[in-house]
Amino acid sequence: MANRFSAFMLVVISALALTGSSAVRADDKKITLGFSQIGAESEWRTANTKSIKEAADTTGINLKFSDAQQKQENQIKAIRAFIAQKVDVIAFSPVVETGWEPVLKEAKAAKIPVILTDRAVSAKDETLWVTFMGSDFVEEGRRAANWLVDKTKDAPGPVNIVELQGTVGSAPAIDRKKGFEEVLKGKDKYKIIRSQTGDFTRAKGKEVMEAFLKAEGKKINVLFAHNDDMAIGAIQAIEAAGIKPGKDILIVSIDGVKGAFEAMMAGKLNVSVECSPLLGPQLMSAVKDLMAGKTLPKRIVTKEGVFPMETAAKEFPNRKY
Ligand code: GZL
Repeated sequence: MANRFSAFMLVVISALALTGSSAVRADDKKITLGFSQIGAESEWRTANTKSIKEAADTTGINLKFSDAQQKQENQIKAIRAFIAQKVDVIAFSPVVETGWEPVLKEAKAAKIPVILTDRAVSAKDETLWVTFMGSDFVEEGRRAANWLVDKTKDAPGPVNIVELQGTVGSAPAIDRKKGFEEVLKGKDKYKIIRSQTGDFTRAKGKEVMEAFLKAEGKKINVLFAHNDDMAIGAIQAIEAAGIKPGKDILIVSIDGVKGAFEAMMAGKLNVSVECSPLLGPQLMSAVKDLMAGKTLPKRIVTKEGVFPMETAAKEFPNRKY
């Protein structure tokens, strides 16, 4: 009898868990989150937006979502609008590191907590945000360089590298470059012979790679791209120049999006360092904890791996973005 009762309770509990509890405030009103997204510049960003919208839906949080088309002034406008609408929490992915203090001070004065997701803000007053959740971009840069050093350890050198940087002034562009150069410091055979922003987009990545090829041609041994979208654009330019990507030019990239796995399975991209965009569930859980009066850690780091070409086919079916 007891077994049948506990089995019944298990069904009831799991049914309740599946319905998901609507996220409500102390006064029983739905929690409202204002989220300012950078834009839709890459596969990574699209997957990040999808994760945030789905998680808000699942948790019953009322989401006010704004797309800034990669412009800081649009993000500042959106945050001001959220303050005027008296949302419960504001979250955003800052397109660049600086220039946020004035609007964050307005949010603080309005007693609206702010959560940073994906990218960091550089400001003296760190009380302007409650927590920053996202990847360790310096570590991603280190992982990219460590893979390259291991791959080319027997190459006599020089190993000439061209670099497609992310958005100028953004945390991922600054920190990925920092981590990559930290590992190569003192290893004299590695030379970064060209470095320019491709703004995290395929189109710009292709355009800048065309310029690199025109200027340096067959001297280029390696492309380090700060994200997969720029690498995929660059692959188009490399092939148009009659050069074999992944073979004549080794390509090291970051994000681990589907397009990167397809390029690796086609033998055109050598490795992608994972940078997970699936921050939605973590963000909504942080919002609910905040509204329940819990204290959040100042920094929440996402756990990530490295996917070389050789493992791409096996890993591809497991990919969620
Ligand atoms: C990294 C994220 C970067 C991705 C790019 O967390 O901010 O922005 O690497 C995206 O693909 O555009």
